[in-house]
Amino acid sequence: MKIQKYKEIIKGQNYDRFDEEIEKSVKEWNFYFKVVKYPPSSLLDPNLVKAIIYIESRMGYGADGFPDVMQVGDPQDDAIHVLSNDGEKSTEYDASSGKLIALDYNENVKVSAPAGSIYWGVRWLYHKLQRKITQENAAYKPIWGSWREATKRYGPGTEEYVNKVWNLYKNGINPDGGDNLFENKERPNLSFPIFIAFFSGSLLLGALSLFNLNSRFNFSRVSLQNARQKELMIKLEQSINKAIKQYSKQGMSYSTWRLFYKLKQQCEQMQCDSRLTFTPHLENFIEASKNLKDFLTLVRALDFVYPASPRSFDLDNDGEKEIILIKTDSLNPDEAELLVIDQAKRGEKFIVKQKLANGYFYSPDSLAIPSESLEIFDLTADGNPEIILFSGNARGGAGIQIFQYGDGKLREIFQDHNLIRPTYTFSDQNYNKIPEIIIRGQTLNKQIRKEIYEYDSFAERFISI
Ligand SMILES: [Ca+2]
Ligand SMILES: [Ca+2]
Ligand SMILES: [Ca+2]
Repeated sequence: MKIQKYKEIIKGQNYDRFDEEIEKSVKEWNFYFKVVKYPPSSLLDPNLVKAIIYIESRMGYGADGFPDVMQVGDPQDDAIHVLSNDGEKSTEYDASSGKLIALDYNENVKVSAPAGSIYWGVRWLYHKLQRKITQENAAYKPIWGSWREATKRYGPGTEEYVNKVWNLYKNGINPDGGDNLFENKERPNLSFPIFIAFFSGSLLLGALSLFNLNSRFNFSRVSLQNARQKELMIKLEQSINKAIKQYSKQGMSYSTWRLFYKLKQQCEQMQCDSRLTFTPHLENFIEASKNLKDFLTLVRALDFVYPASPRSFDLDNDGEKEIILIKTDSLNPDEAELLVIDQAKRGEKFIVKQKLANGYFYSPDSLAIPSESLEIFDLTADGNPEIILFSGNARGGAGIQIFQYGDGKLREIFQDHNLIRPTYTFSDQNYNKIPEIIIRGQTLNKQIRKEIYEYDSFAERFISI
């Protein structure tokens, strides 16, 4: 397939200089994902990769744009840590084979030359194409998204980013507003069948490169791979359900605590991921808990709630504390939920759920350890605390989401994810007893920008001041 040539709009800058590397990496990963059990409905177009590289680094000519031209190796972002599974971030999985395979390319992930940056950038882009993993017992299946969605998840997660990439990819539109970048506007419009034919033609070549891939990277660390493991997994599930039943009858006694503790040990012995195993049961644990104290003891015994420990706070000012926690999904890192457990009436529990915009958690300073992803304080100066969450996608740092809880309902009152790697400060600099949200971060063009918001009680929303 032909790669669209770009014009030399700044003298001496050759925007076609990585065409060969782009073609090679895309071909290799396309082949890999074409022969899996559950292939995506369309393979990757090298022209999309070319547009991404231009937006990310001006084809390596931009500030800090070389050699990591696809900007996948920034240690401040999650991508490189996830790809190499270096322990900095939670393990993520690929389910295209019908099994759960940990992304674990360890020290093979190198971005010290453009070829490596493109190779791993393409792998990461394919990872972002996997929208969701579904699970039935120990059988797994990927749900693929569109390439546009994957592009959004590849970048800092803003619409501005994906629009820039897409306009360049489809129409050659210069993101800086200058001349059109396409050398010949009549781009060869290859339809998908031709694309497939091209790949069938290169099957032998592809088979060879797949062989290289398998020997180069450790694909053998397959979780839950064999039948024995599957059997153990199903047994563990049964034990969890039995333990929940006993816990729901007896509450948290020493014997039930031991039962849960044993489950955790059993999981460790199988080298299973405790979050992957226990989080899907979270709501059953809550339902079965006689009181919040029991629930918190259970969470401690199993040690699985991430990224912030459950907090308790009286959000609606009725004299009873609610439990506030974040539920993440180990199979689907882009998804997370905020849960409020309100036990206003004795013995009756309410779980109020709210889907979150993003699934990677941060602190109010995007570069700090994500230990303060959940904050609770009054931002609207009405005496009732708000829930403030700092989450983003794998690149770009912390977005902010603010929720209010009342009458058994969660309501989102503010959301912002415009700046890259922002820092949030809360202070009342204009002395009106209403705190301001001060957001400092970078734009896509790496300009420093500051935004200030304050709650306006007449408009009943945050306004930019
Ligand atoms: Ca309350
Ligand atoms: Ca408030
Ligand atoms: Ca103020």
